Amino acid sequence: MELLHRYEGNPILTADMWPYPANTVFNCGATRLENGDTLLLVRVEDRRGISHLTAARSRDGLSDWQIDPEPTLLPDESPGSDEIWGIEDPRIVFLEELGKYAICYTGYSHSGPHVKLALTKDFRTFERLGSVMPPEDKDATLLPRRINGRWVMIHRPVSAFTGSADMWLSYSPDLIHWGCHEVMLEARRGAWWDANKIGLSPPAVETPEGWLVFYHGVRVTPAGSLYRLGVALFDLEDPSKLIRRGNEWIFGPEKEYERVGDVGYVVFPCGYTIEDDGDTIRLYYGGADTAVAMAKGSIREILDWLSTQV
Ligand code: BMA
Repeated sequence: MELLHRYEGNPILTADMWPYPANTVFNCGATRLENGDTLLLVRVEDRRGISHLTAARSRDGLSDWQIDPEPTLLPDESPGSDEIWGIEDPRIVFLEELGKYAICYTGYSHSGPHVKLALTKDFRTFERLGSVMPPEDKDATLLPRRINGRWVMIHRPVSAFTGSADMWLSYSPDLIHWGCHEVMLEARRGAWWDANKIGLSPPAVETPEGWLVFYHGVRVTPAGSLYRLGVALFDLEDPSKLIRRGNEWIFGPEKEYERVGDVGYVVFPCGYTIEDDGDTIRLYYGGADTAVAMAKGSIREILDWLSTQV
C-alpha cells in the first residue's frame, strides 16, 4: 500500500530558482504561518560546500515561492566558532507556551556535527540559544509542548563504542540545560533497511494515538547509502515508550530527482505541514541532496497501517 504520494510538480524548489548563486537547495524545515501560508526554511549549500538557511514562503505551499533575496540565517564563520563549516537540516516546531518557533539545526564544527537551537517569531530575527548537544549529534527536534513540566528533545547521537546511531530523548526545564538522557528508538541490525543508523526526519506529529514519528534508516551498500523513511508511534505522555514500529519503509528514493544529484538515493524530509482537513500531511524533503520535493499522505491511513504491524 502506498502511504505517501509525490506531488506531480516535483521538485518544487531547485538552485536555479534561487535569487543568488547556490550549489544545491534541499533538506528544509516547514511550518504554516498564522495567515495559513507555508514557510520552508531551506538548507542552501553554497559553492564552497558550506550550508546556510533561507526562508521561502508560498500561499499554497506548492508554487509561487517568495524566496528571501539574501540568506536568512547564516553560520558564524569566525575563528573558533562551533558552526564554522555551516548550519544544516533545520526542524521547526511552534511552541505555544512561548509564542515562538523553535528551530533545531545542525552546526558543523571542527569536532563534527552537533545540535543548535534558535527561537524566532517571524523568521527574520533569531534568538540563538547556542549548542544544546555536543558532537556527534544531529537530527534533532523539540516536542511542541512540555511533558510533565519539562521540554523534550529528540536527537541522534552517534556512539563511538558501537559506531551505530540510535534516537535518544533528553529533557530540560529551560531549553538550555539538558539531561535525563534515554534511548527512544534503536537502529536494527543486519540486513534491515533501518540497520545501524537511524535518525528523526521531520518533527513528531501529535495524534490522539500517540506521537507519530517519521524516521530515516540508512542502509549502507557497496554502491553507497540508501536513505529511506519509516514510522513509529510513541506514548503521548511518555515518548520513551514505543507503542508500535513499522517493519517496512514507507518511502524511498525512486524518482530521478531522488536518485540523481550530489548524493544519490536520498529522500530526507525535515519538515511537514498539515492541510486544513487536519489529516493530510505534506512532507517536504530533500531529493538527492539537490532539490526540494513534497509528498503527501493521510495520517489516519498511516496510523491504520501501523496498527497492522507486529
Ligand atoms: C545525512 C545528513 C543529511 C543528508 C544525508 C545524505 O547524514 O547530513 O543532511 O541529506 O546525510 O547525504
